[in-house]
Amino acid sequence: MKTRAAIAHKAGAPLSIETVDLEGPRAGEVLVEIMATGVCHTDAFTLSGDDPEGLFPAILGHEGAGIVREVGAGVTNVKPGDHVIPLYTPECRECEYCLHPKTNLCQKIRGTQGQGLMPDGSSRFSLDGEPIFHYMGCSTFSNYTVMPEIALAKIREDAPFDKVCYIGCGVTTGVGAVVFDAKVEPGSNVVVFGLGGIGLNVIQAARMVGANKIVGIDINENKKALAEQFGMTDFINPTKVDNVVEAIVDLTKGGADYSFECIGNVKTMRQALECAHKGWGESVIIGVAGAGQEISTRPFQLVTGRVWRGSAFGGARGRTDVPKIVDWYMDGKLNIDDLITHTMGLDEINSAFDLMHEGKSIRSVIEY
Ligand code: NAD
Ligand code: DAO
Ligand code: ZN
Ligand code: ZN
Repeated sequence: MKTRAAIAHKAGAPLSIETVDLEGPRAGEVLVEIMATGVCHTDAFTLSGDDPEGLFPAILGHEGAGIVREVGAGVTNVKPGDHVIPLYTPECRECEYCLHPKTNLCQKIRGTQGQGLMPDGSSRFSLDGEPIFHYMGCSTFSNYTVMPEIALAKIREDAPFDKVCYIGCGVTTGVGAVVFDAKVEPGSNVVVFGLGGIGLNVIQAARMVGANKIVGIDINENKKALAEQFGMTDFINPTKVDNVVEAIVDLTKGGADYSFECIGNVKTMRQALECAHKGWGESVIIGVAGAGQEISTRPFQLVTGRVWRGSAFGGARGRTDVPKIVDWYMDGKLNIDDLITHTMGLDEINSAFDLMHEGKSIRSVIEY
């Protein structure tokens, strides 16, 4: 079939909206009509050329929602008409990782997904007979895409695509880090570095689980009002205090029970670790630092009880947990609507990247 898609022909160039060829689903695969997709920093990172694993030409996008239109041989988990969210972290429920209680990093199709290919080692997308790479196993910047069935979360049919697409990455990453990975307890003092599309979801999840102080840290004062609306109780602009770690320790009377780094900066990762409470404070790295960067601290910070850990896709097991997060949104426990600051058609997708780089959007959503 033919489908409209935004193609990343090469690093650093704008996406090109074209009609591409899409082969139908093979065994274990599913054709999905993408109804809406968010535009995330990771798409921009890959498009910029800074992603050492970036492949071109590719169809980017990994934060979508859509409808199953056709299934390949042997598919049992979804059927045509089902509403789904594509998962860049799949859940096969049978690999060593899926069977381990401490991780969500299913490895069943990791090798081929990282090579921009379907699990059988080939691409379903092509243009003028030349293959185009898939991206993060999703390629939601195409109106139709082909996904492995283990990488689709079936969701309720009354959930609006233009909102729940954000659960495909940003919402789950922030909310899941609090709920599934850190398992923040009621009454905890939580510190959030970076009040963007991820940090605001950490904040609203901290409020949802009953955190006490929720301290936001950002160099951009304009982030304060929205963060307060989402549950932030205190704000610190690091450029306006002598020492941000000391300011946090003073404010929380000893340090954070949990801190979350949602920037991707190795300096703020160190601050997030060092503002954690002596004896028990846990610091969770969510931000993705540039290629080759390294974190550091004095080992005595860990000897004296602080814990440093990371979180990918919020620790969520996608097929199991994403439908729950959709329910939390539909039940009014999570606010997604106010984080979607811009919506546009596929033809305007390059302006979504501009808005992101200018710091003017929290999330832009493309509606097909
Ligand atoms: P964003 O740009 O919307 O937000 C970042 C915020 O950090 C901004 O508000 C900015 O003003 C602030 N900031 C920048 N430098 C700062 C500094 N030195 N001190 C304090 N504040 C500072 O980004 P986002 O969409 O929220 O993404 C955050 C990070 O999460 C990115 O690195 C992204 O790649 C990563 N991410 C991780 C996962 C995962 O599974 N671990 C998933 C998605 C995104
Ligand atoms: O299993 O080795 C692996 C890869 C897991 C990928 C997890 C993604 C982490 C965050 C990247 C940003 C996503 C938008
Ligand atoms: Zn993302
Ligand atoms: Zn698995």
